[in-house]
Amino acid sequence: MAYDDLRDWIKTLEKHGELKRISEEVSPELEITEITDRVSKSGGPALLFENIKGHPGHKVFINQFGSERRMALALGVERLDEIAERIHTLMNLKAPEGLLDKLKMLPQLGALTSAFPKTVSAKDAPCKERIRLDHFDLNYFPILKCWPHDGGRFITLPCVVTRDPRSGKRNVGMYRMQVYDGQTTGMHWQRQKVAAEHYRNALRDASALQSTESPLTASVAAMAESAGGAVAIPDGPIGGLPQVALGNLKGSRLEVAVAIGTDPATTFAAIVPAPPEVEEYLIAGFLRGKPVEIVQCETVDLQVPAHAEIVLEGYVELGELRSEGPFGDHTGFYTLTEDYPVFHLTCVTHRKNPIYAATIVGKPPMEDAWMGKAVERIFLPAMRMQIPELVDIHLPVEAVFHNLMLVSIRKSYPGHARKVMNAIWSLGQAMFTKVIVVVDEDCDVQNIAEVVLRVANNIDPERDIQFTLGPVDSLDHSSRLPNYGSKMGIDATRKWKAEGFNRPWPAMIEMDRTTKEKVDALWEKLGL
Ligand SMILES: Cc1cc2nc3c(=O)[nH]c(=O)nc-3n(C[C@H](O)[C@H](O)[C@H](O)COP(=O)(O)O)c2cc1C
Ligand SMILES: [Mn+2]
Repeated sequence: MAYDDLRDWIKTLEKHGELKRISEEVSPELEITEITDRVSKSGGPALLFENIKGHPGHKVFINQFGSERRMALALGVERLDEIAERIHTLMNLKAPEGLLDKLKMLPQLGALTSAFPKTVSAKDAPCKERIRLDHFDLNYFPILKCWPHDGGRFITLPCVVTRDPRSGKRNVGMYRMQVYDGQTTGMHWQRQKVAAEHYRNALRDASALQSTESPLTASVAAMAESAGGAVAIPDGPIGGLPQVALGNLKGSRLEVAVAIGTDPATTFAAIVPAPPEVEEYLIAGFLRGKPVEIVQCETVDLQVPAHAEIVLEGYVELGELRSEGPFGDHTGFYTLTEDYPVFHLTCVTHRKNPIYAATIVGKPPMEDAWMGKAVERIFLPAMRMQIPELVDIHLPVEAVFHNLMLVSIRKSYPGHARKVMNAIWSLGQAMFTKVIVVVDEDCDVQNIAEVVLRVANNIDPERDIQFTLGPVDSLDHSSRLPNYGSKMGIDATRKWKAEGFNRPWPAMIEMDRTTKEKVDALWEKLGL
């Protein structure tokens, strides 16, 4: 099921009784947060605020993914596991052995063709209904101030499009944007994210280009060269160049386009932790079963979803950084200020009467809990490609996802649980997992009580806990250093002789089948 655009999606939500329109006047500063927070904590509907203080005629759409049912509806399935099954089938494609086999493959090949985005002309792109080139003021839109100590208003649901200056590959990632003034915002791509690498590549290219002109940047370029031109650029505020060299890069830019208010599959694709090689438009097309229609921007060489409500075009100037935050984050704490690149607006295009799409993050569970749940379900088959012994995973919402991953495995050799921990710590954004708990396959990791029972009973802490060091999430406020700290794995599997465990391991208590069936038959009569 593919929604044409945000409006089609809103209509569907309304038809399913999953949307509430709010005509009472509310402020985009804090009030929308408080209302949405209460609604998301009680499993309530998506909200369309139609009377925004200071923004007559504007609408704010929020909490669109805020329940398991809406998340599934957004991706056009009954259960999120259906998508995992589709991906699984696709990954298991075998070369066909006859005509019948070939015919059976057609739907899967169809799913692949529909993944490729389709370029449409500006006249077929609703996002171009209004084109505003001159000194447009971002404050025209009802952008939210989310929490009391936030540094300002933040665009919270932006699909940020960039292109790798080296490979030419596009990326769409969701990175929040703090509004500094009418024409500039922060660009909060964390250093391990794909757009941050595009930015670093632009820096590498620019400093290499300028190396003949400036002795300072020449030394930086030389450092990069000495490591095969790869990553020997010393640490800077975004894992980029040292501050001294940055001044010489004035005028060099990385183009950026931002789509706000896209169809739900496209919005969701922007948060999926896919490998950098996989473009999000492909993921969205695959999820919707229909190509994403994209259109060329007016002032930058990038393409955005043609049906977006709002498109911001512009650039970040290489080397320019500005303090970003604080921001009440999805950890339940404020993220403190840190330097990030600055986005400069060159053009805004939007639909007539644009609907401003937003989300609120804060103490879980909030809307992003369900987005995270969908990522967990959809990514399991992809993780199994790397770690085939994985039975199931669970990232409890209360632990804010990457802080805790419960994993069940088919244990087959000594040390297997530790192998799995290390594999997870090396897998894309799963590197951020602070605590991994590994249990045997007969433990249902979706059942937290069962996991706690196993962990508490099965571990000899000194023996079964493994610490390691490595990159941690930029939002972690407790690590010894920003972005770098320790992680812990707990091996709560049954211990084997081959692992040096020489005592007998007791069986878990379970009633036998015959007795259970007998009691089942008796149950009504017992009147219990
Ligand atoms: C509501 C929401 C806000 C997010 N904000 C940020 C952010 O400000 N910075 C960031 O680096 N990641 C943020 N993320 C996570 C990224 O979107 C996610 O890591 C995504 O996979 C990044 O895309 P990439 O792999 O193409 O870089 C956010 C996710 C959600 C759901
Ligand atoms: Mn990406």
